[in-house]
Amino acid sequence: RTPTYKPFSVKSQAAPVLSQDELKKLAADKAVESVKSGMILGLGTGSTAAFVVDKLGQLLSTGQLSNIIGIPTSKRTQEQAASLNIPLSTLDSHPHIDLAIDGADEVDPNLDLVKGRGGALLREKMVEAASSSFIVVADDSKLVSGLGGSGLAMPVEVVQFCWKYNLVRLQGLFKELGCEANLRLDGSEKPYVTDNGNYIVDLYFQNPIKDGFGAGKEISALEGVVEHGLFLGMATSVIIAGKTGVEVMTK
Ligand code: ABF
Repeated sequence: RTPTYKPFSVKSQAAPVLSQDELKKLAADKAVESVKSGMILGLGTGSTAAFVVDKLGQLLSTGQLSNIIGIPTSKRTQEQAASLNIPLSTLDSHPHIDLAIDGADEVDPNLDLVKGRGGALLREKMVEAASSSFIVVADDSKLVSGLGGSGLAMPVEVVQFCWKYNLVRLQGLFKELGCEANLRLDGSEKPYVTDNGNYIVDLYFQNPIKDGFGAGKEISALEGVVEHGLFLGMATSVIIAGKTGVEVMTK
C-alpha cells in the first residue's frame, strides 16, 4: 500500500509561522469541508477534534449546515457539542455513521494510527469502526515512520480488576521492543479512570512496532484487556497541517 500525498494550497506568500493550535484548526477546517447537511457524524476527542466540533457548531448556528446528528466519542466531546447545540445521539440509535473526524497521536505512512492518549480510545474505536469514512486531523508533529516510534505512550484500556497482572503481561509481550508499561495516573496521582470505568496502561517502546496487526491481536487476546490504541486500516484519509501547508494523505 503506497499512500499518496495530495498537497493543496494553504501556503501564503508571507509564509507566516503558525502555532500548533493554528495548525490543528487548519486541519480541522479542511476536514469539515467534507461534512454535508443530513450526515450522521462521529465526533472525536482531543484538542484537534475540539476544533472540528467548534466549526460544526458554528456552521449549524449560521445555517450553513443542517440536520447533522453527532455521535460523541467521550463525555468531554458530548459536553462540548451539547454546549454548541449540536444534536446528539448514540451508536444504539444510529449504528451506521457517515463520517467520523478525529485526531491521532501517531500517524504512519500507511495511515495506521496510535490513538488514545486522550483516554477515549474505546469509544473512538467503536464509533470510527462504525463509520463509512474516517478522516484523521493532526499537525505534522504526529507523523512517525513506525507506530510506537514517537517515544510517547501507546495506551491499552484494561479492567480495574488485577490491573497490575495485565500491566506485567503487556510489558512481557513486547520485551524485545524494550517496552516499559505504566499505569496512567490523573492529576492527583490517582489511577486515571476512563469514561467506561476502566484503567489505562501506557506502553512505551524503545523501538517501533514492526507488525501492528500481530501486536494488536496479542494485546486483545489478554483477558481483561478492553481495547488498545492501535487503529489499523481504519483511516480513510489523514489531513496533516504543517509549516508548508495542509496535506491530505490517502491510500
Ligand atoms: C484523540 O485525541 C485521541 O485518540 C488522541 O489520543 C488525541 C489527540 O489529541 P490532540 O488532538 O489533542 O493531539 O483524537
